[in-house]
Amino acid sequence: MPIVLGGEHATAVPELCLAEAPALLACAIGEGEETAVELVEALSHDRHRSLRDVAGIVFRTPEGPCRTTPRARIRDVDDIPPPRWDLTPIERYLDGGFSFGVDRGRTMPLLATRGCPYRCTFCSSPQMWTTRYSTRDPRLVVDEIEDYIGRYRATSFDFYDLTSIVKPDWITAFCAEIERRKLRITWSVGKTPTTAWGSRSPDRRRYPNHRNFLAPAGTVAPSGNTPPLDDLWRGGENDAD
Ligand code: B12
Ligand code: SF4
Repeated sequence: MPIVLGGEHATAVPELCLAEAPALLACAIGEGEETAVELVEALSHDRHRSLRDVAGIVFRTPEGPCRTTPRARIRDVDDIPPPRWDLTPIERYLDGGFSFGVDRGRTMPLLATRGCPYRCTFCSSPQMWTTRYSTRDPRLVVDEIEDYIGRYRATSFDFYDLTSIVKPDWITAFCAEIERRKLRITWSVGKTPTTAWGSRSPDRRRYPNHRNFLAPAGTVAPSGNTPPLDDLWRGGENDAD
């Protein structure tokens, strides 16, 4: 059974992963949706594709690790199909009170964005996703929330994004959509609301009272601290779209 590793760590140090884990055949670098399909094509019995032709991997060869051409980022994140939770034992997680932070009832994970426009000194995100930051249509995110309320009786939502509320326009549109549909839910993000209104954000002046709309839309009080950005900042490409 060929074993392929993906994610941040595999992307940051694939050669190290291959050296430390002899059972590993390859590491997937960056985004995985298209790589996974092509890997299956290359590793299935008929093998109508070679591993060398799969973009975005580092694979083991007798001569040493071989890195293929980088895989381009998926440009339209709204085109990525929704997660097939029906293929997982999701009820066990919902019943077990599994969540990212505080247990607020039946909690479903969500992703509203991909990537991060920043480049903090300690973080491998730029290698993983580049600095291209893409957001989903907020209405589609709220559609997904409504779907989970209907299908799984979900009452709370955890955002698994790297940086979900960098763009004030996006988060205000999202909050407005929750209010418009009168959804009585809670949701939490992995960063503090001040991330979106950080000291370097020109949008801060446009939205001085972010708590006025975040709280009514159901966001849970942030658990982290405002990051000391000046110490960690390496600058951003600012290619958020
Ligand atoms: C949820 C989460 C957790 C949860 C995981 C719970 C769970 N069961 O889901 C918890 C809280 C446990 C956790 C813990 C930690 N986490 Co964490 N976590 C995340 C978070 C927010 C979301 C992960 C996720 O679902 N991403 C969304 C999916 C779509 O992305 P993905 O997993 O990268 O997968 C894509 C590709 O990588 C690829 N891919 C992945 N696997 C595979 C496999 C194959 C075969 C292929 C082809 C492709 C592929 O395809 C996917 C789609 O494109 C990420 C931030 C982020 N948004 O990624 C941080 C993140 C991964 N965590 C991070 C860290 C640092 C940690 C901890 C080390 C923190 C600590 N000090 O304890 C621990 C490590 C735990 C461990 N043992 O590994 C860092 C990793 C940084 C790095 N360079 O390694 C991240 C990136 C956050 C950050 N920027 O700081 N984490
Ligand atoms: S804000 Fe900094 S630490 Fe967080 S994902 Fe972006 S670069 Fe990494």
